[in-house]
Amino acid sequence: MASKLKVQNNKGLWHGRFLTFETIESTNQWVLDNPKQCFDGDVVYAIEQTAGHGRFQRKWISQPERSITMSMVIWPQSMHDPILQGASMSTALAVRATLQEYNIESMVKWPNDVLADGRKTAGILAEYDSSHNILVIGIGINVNMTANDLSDPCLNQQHATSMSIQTAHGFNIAEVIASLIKNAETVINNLRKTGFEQLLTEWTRYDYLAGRKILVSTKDGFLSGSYSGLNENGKLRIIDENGQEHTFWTGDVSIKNID
Ligand code: BT5
Repeated sequence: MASKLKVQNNKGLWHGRFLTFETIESTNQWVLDNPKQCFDGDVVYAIEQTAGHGRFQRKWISQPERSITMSMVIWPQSMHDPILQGASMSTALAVRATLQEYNIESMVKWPNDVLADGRKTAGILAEYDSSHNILVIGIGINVNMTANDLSDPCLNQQHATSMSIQTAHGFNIAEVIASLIKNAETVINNLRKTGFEQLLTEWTRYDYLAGRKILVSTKDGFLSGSYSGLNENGKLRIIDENGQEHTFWTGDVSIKNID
Protein backbone atom coordinates (compact mmCIF):
# COMPACT_ATOMS: atom_id res chain seq x y z
CA MET A 1 0.00 0.00 0.00
CA ALA A 2 1.51 3.36 -1.01
CA SER A 3 1.39 6.37 1.29
CA LYS A 4 1.70 10.13 0.74
CA LEU A 5 2.99 11.01 -2.65
CA LYS A 6 4.85 14.30 -3.20
CA VAL A 7 5.59 15.43 -6.75
CA GLN A 8 8.38 17.90 -7.54
CA ASN A 9 10.29 18.81 -10.63
CA ASN A 10 13.87 17.64 -10.86
CA LYS A 11 15.31 21.14 -10.49
CA GLY A 12 16.78 20.93 -13.97
CA LEU A 13 18.76 17.76 -13.22
CA TRP A 14 16.81 15.65 -15.67
CA HIS A 15 13.69 16.04 -17.73
CA GLY A 16 11.20 14.15 -15.54
CA ARG A 17 9.42 14.73 -12.26
CA PHE A 18 10.55 13.55 -8.83
CA LEU A 19 7.83 11.54 -7.09
CA THR A 20 8.47 10.81 -3.43
CA PHE A 21 6.57 8.24 -1.39
CA GLU A 22 6.96 8.08 2.35
CA THR A 23 6.28 4.35 2.31
CA ILE A 24 5.72 2.04 -0.59
CA GLU A 25 6.12 -1.68 -1.18
CA SER A 26 8.38 -1.33 -4.22
CA THR A 27 9.14 1.65 -6.44
CA ASN A 28 9.54 -0.63 -9.48
CA GLN A 29 6.24 -2.34 -8.78
CA TRP A 30 4.44 0.99 -8.34
CA VAL A 31 5.54 2.08 -11.81
CA LEU A 32 4.54 -1.25 -13.34
CA ASP A 33 1.15 -1.07 -11.60
CA ASN A 34 0.55 2.57 -12.59
CA PRO A 35 2.03 3.00 -16.07
CA LYS A 36 -0.48 5.66 -17.04
CA GLN A 37 0.59 7.87 -14.13
CA CYS A 38 4.23 7.82 -15.20
CA PHE A 39 5.99 9.95 -17.79
CA ASP A 40 9.32 9.54 -19.48
CA GLY A 41 12.04 10.74 -17.12
CA ASP A 42 10.04 10.41 -13.91
CA VAL A 43 11.99 9.32 -10.87
CA VAL A 44 10.00 7.46 -8.21
CA TYR A 45 11.70 7.57 -4.85
CA ALA A 46 10.70 5.80 -1.62
CA ILE A 47 11.85 6.98 1.77
CA GLU A 48 10.80 3.56 3.01
CA GLN A 49 10.41 0.54 0.76
CA THR A 50 8.74 -2.38 2.51
CA ALA A 51 8.85 -5.13 -0.13
CA GLY A 52 11.76 -4.26 -2.39
CA HIS A 53 12.83 -7.02 -4.69
CA GLY A 54 15.71 -8.00 -6.91
CA ARG A 55 15.80 -10.40 -9.81
CA PHE A 56 13.65 -13.52 -9.52
CA GLN A 57 11.65 -11.76 -6.75
CA ARG A 58 14.52 -12.00 -4.28
CA LYS A 59 14.36 -9.70 -1.30
CA TRP A 60 16.11 -6.31 -1.44
CA ILE A 61 17.03 -4.90 1.99
CA SER A 62 16.82 -1.18 2.68
CA GLN A 63 16.52 1.25 5.58
CA PRO A 64 14.61 4.55 5.62
CA GLU A 65 17.03 7.52 5.53
CA ARG A 66 19.99 5.16 5.11
CA SER A 67 19.37 3.72 1.64
CA ILE A 68 18.37 4.94 -1.77
CA THR A 69 15.47 3.03 -3.24
CA MET A 70 14.25 4.60 -6.45
CA SER A 71 13.16 3.86 -10.00
CA MET A 72 13.67 5.79 -13.20
CA VAL A 73 10.94 5.65 -15.83
CA ILE A 74 11.94 5.53 -19.48
CA TRP A 75 9.74 5.35 -22.52
CA PRO A 76 11.87 3.58 -25.12
CA GLN A 77 11.89 5.51 -28.40
CA SER A 78 11.55 2.35 -30.50
CA MET A 79 12.17 -1.38 -30.27
CA HIS A 80 15.74 -0.59 -31.38
CA ASP A 81 16.38 1.93 -28.60
CA PRO A 82 19.71 0.76 -27.09
CA ILE A 83 18.36 1.52 -23.63
CA LEU A 84 16.29 -1.67 -23.87
CA GLN A 85 19.51 -3.67 -24.13
CA GLY A 86 21.73 -1.57 -21.92
CA ALA A 87 19.45 -0.42 -19.09
CA SER A 88 21.05 -2.33 -16.20
CA MET A 89 24.61 -2.00 -17.40
CA SER A 90 24.44 1.73 -18.13
CA THR A 91 22.77 2.42 -14.79
CA ALA A 92 25.39 0.35 -12.95
CA LEU A 93 28.03 2.54 -14.61
CA ALA A 94 26.14 5.66 -13.50
CA VAL A 95 26.13 4.40 -9.91
CA ARG A 96 29.85 3.66 -10.19
CA ALA A 97 30.49 7.22 -11.40
CA THR A 98 28.52 8.58 -8.45
CA LEU A 99 30.54 6.52 -5.96
CA GLN A 100 33.69 7.78 -7.65
CA GLU A 101 32.56 11.38 -7.05
CA TYR A 102 32.60 10.48 -3.36
CA ASN A 103 36.07 8.92 -3.69
CA ILE A 104 34.74 5.39 -3.37
CA GLU A 105 36.38 3.06 -5.86
CA SER A 106 33.92 0.54 -7.21
CA MET A 107 33.52 -1.91 -10.05
CA VAL A 108 30.60 -3.31 -11.97
CA LYS A 109 29.72 -6.98 -11.86
CA TRP A 110 27.60 -8.58 -14.55
CA PRO A 111 24.73 -8.29 -14.85
CA ASN A 112 23.53 -5.68 -12.37
CA ASP A 113 25.78 -5.09 -9.37
CA VAL A 114 28.11 -2.37 -8.20
CA LEU A 115 30.79 -3.58 -5.81
CA ALA A 116 33.06 -1.58 -3.55
CA ASP A 117 35.98 -3.54 -2.18
CA GLY A 118 34.44 -6.59 -3.86
CA ARG A 119 31.21 -6.26 -1.87
CA LYS A 120 27.77 -5.34 -3.14
CA THR A 121 26.94 -1.70 -2.55
CA ALA A 122 24.18 -1.29 -5.12
CA GLY A 123 21.89 -3.41 -7.25
CA ILE A 124 19.93 -2.54 -10.37
CA LEU A 125 16.69 -4.10 -11.56
CA ALA A 126 15.44 -3.19 -15.03
CA GLU A 127 11.94 -4.35 -15.94
CA TYR A 128 10.08 -3.73 -19.19
CA ASP A 129 6.33 -3.76 -19.76
CA SER A 130 5.94 -4.14 -23.50
CA SER A 131 2.17 -3.62 -23.45
CA HIS A 132 2.66 -0.04 -22.18
CA ASN A 133 6.17 0.37 -23.65
CA ILE A 134 7.50 1.44 -20.28
CA LEU A 135 10.95 0.63 -18.92
CA VAL A 136 11.58 0.94 -15.21
CA ILE A 137 15.10 0.93 -13.87
CA GLY A 138 15.18 0.29 -10.13
CA ILE A 139 18.23 1.31 -8.16
CA GLY A 140 19.04 0.29 -4.61
CA ILE A 141 22.11 1.83 -3.00
CA ASN A 142 23.39 1.17 0.49
CA VAL A 143 24.31 4.71 1.45
CA ASN A 144 24.44 5.07 5.23
CA MET A 145 23.54 1.49 6.08
CA THR A 146 25.32 -0.04 9.03
CA ALA A 147 26.68 -3.58 9.37
CA ASN A 148 23.64 -4.27 11.53
CA ASP A 149 21.29 -3.09 8.75
CA LEU A 150 23.03 -5.54 6.44
CA SER A 151 22.77 -8.47 8.82
CA ASP A 152 19.52 -9.78 7.32
CA PRO A 153 19.73 -13.56 6.84
CA CYS A 154 18.88 -13.18 3.13
CA LEU A 155 22.31 -11.75 2.46
CA ASN A 156 25.80 -12.79 3.23
CA GLN A 157 27.32 -9.92 5.21
CA GLN A 158 30.73 -10.66 3.75
CA HIS A 159 29.25 -9.81 0.38
CA ALA A 160 27.48 -6.54 1.20
CA THR A 161 28.71 -3.13 2.19
CA SER A 162 27.60 0.50 2.16
CA MET A 163 29.10 3.84 1.23
CA SER A 164 29.42 4.74 4.90
CA ILE A 165 30.97 1.41 5.91
CA GLN A 166 33.55 1.93 3.17
CA THR A 167 34.46 5.45 4.24
CA ALA A 168 33.55 5.56 7.95
CA HIS A 169 31.41 8.68 7.45
CA GLY A 170 27.84 9.52 6.50
CA PHE A 171 26.41 10.95 3.29
CA ASN A 172 23.63 13.36 2.42
CA ILE A 173 21.08 11.19 0.61
CA ALA A 174 19.62 14.09 -1.43
CA GLU A 175 23.07 14.97 -2.74
CA VAL A 176 23.81 11.37 -3.69
CA ILE A 177 20.48 11.17 -5.54
CA ALA A 178 21.23 14.40 -7.42
CA SER A 179 24.61 13.04 -8.51
CA LEU A 180 23.05 9.74 -9.53
CA ILE A 181 20.33 11.35 -11.65
CA LYS A 182 22.91 13.55 -13.38
CA ASN A 183 25.18 10.57 -14.10
CA ALA A 184 22.25 8.42 -15.24
CA GLU A 185 21.19 11.12 -17.69
CA THR A 186 24.74 11.27 -19.07
CA VAL A 187 25.18 7.51 -19.53
CA ILE A 188 21.71 7.04 -21.01
CA ASN A 189 22.22 9.91 -23.47
CA ASN A 190 25.62 8.48 -24.41
CA LEU A 191 24.15 5.03 -24.86
CA ARG A 192 21.50 6.40 -27.19
CA LYS A 193 24.08 8.41 -29.13
CA THR A 194 26.92 5.90 -29.39
CA GLY A 195 25.14 2.55 -29.03
CA PHE A 196 25.50 -0.63 -27.03
CA GLU A 197 28.96 -1.47 -28.38
CA GLN A 198 30.43 1.65 -26.81
CA LEU A 199 28.73 0.75 -23.53
CA LEU A 200 30.48 -2.64 -23.64
CA THR A 201 33.81 -0.86 -24.06
CA GLU A 202 33.07 1.35 -21.06
CA TRP A 203 32.03 -1.74 -19.08
CA THR A 204 35.39 -3.44 -19.64
CA ARG A 205 37.14 -0.52 -17.88
CA TYR A 206 35.40 -1.34 -14.62
CA ASP A 207 34.62 -5.03 -15.03
CA TYR A 208 35.04 -6.79 -11.68
CA LEU A 209 35.02 -10.24 -13.30
CA ALA A 210 37.92 -9.59 -15.68
CA GLY A 211 40.59 -12.28 -15.40
CA ARG A 212 38.70 -14.32 -12.82
CA LYS A 213 37.60 -17.89 -12.47
CA ILE A 214 33.87 -17.85 -11.92
CA LEU A 215 30.92 -20.01 -11.11
CA VAL A 216 27.67 -19.20 -12.90
CA SER A 217 24.44 -20.49 -11.45
CA THR A 218 21.15 -20.46 -13.27
CA LYS A 219 17.85 -22.22 -12.71
CA ASP A 220 19.21 -25.01 -14.90
CA GLY A 221 22.39 -25.66 -12.90
CA PHE A 222 25.98 -24.53 -12.42
CA LEU A 223 28.99 -24.03 -14.61
CA SER A 224 32.49 -23.00 -13.66
CA GLY A 225 35.32 -21.75 -15.83
CA SER A 226 37.22 -18.66 -16.85
CA TYR A 227 35.36 -15.45 -17.47
CA SER A 228 35.96 -14.35 -21.01
CA GLY A 229 34.15 -11.01 -21.17
CA LEU A 230 30.76 -10.19 -22.63
CA ASN A 231 29.77 -10.85 -26.23
CA GLU A 232 28.35 -8.21 -28.57
CA ASN A 233 24.85 -8.74 -27.11
CA GLY A 234 26.00 -8.40 -23.50
CA LYS A 235 25.87 -12.14 -22.80
CA LEU A 236 28.40 -13.44 -20.31
CA ARG A 237 31.06 -15.70 -21.84
CA ILE A 238 32.74 -18.44 -19.90
CA ILE A 239 35.32 -20.96 -21.06
CA ASP A 240 35.00 -24.32 -19.31
CA GLU A 241 37.88 -26.64 -18.40
CA ASN A 242 37.69 -28.31 -21.82
CA GLY A 243 38.16 -24.99 -23.57
CA GLN A 244 34.56 -24.83 -24.69
CA GLU A 245 32.76 -21.48 -24.65
CA HIS A 246 29.32 -21.03 -23.08
CA THR A 247 27.22 -17.87 -22.98
CA PHE A 248 24.55 -16.75 -20.52
CA TRP A 249 21.77 -14.17 -20.72
CA THR A 250 21.15 -14.29 -17.02
CA GLY A 251 22.48 -15.94 -13.91
CA ASP A 252 24.33 -15.35 -10.67
CA VAL A 253 28.06 -15.18 -10.76
CA SER A 254 30.39 -15.91 -7.89
CA ILE A 255 34.14 -15.87 -7.85
CA LYS A 256 35.71 -19.31 -7.70
CA ASN A 257 39.26 -18.45 -6.74
CA ILE A 258 40.08 -15.01 -5.53
CA ASP A 259 43.52 -14.32 -6.88
C1 BT5 B 1 19.41 -6.78 -7.39
O1 BT5 B 1 18.85 -8.01 -7.53
O2 BT5 B 1 20.53 -6.54 -7.00
C2 BT5 B 1 18.48 -5.63 -7.77
C3 BT5 B 1 18.08 -4.80 -6.60
C4 BT5 B 1 17.18 -3.65 -7.04
C5 BT5 B 1 16.57 -2.96 -5.86
C6 BT5 B 1 15.81 -1.72 -6.30
S1 BT5 B 1 15.36 -0.72 -4.94
C7 BT5 B 1 14.31 0.21 -5.95
C8 BT5 B 1 13.62 -0.75 -6.89
N1 BT5 B 1 12.40 -1.31 -6.33
C9 BT5 B 1 12.51 -2.63 -6.12
O3 BT5 B 1 11.62 -3.35 -5.62
N2 BT5 B 1 13.72 -3.05 -6.53
C10 BT5 B 1 14.52 -1.99 -7.07
P1 BT5 B 1 19.63 -9.38 -7.42
O4 BT5 B 1 20.82 -9.39 -8.33
O5 BT5 B 1 18.60 -10.42 -7.62
O6 BT5 B 1 20.18 -9.41 -5.96
C11 BT5 B 1 19.36 -9.73 -4.87
C12 BT5 B 1 20.25 -10.33 -3.80
O7 BT5 B 1 21.11 -9.32 -3.27
C13 BT5 B 1 19.45 -10.86 -2.59
O8 BT5 B 1 19.09 -12.19 -2.79
C14 BT5 B 1 20.44 -10.69 -1.45
O9 BT5 B 1 21.33 -11.80 -1.40
C15 BT5 B 1 21.28 -9.50 -1.87
N3 BT5 B 1 20.83 -8.24 -1.24
C16 BT5 B 1 19.59 -7.89 -0.81
N4 BT5 B 1 19.59 -6.65 -0.31
C17 BT5 B 1 20.87 -6.21 -0.41
C18 BT5 B 1 21.51 -5.01 -0.05
N5 BT5 B 1 20.86 -3.97 0.48
N6 BT5 B 1 22.84 -4.91 -0.29
C19 BT5 B 1 23.55 -5.92 -0.83
N7 BT5 B 1 23.00 -7.09 -1.20
C20 BT5 B 1 21.66 -7.23 -0.98
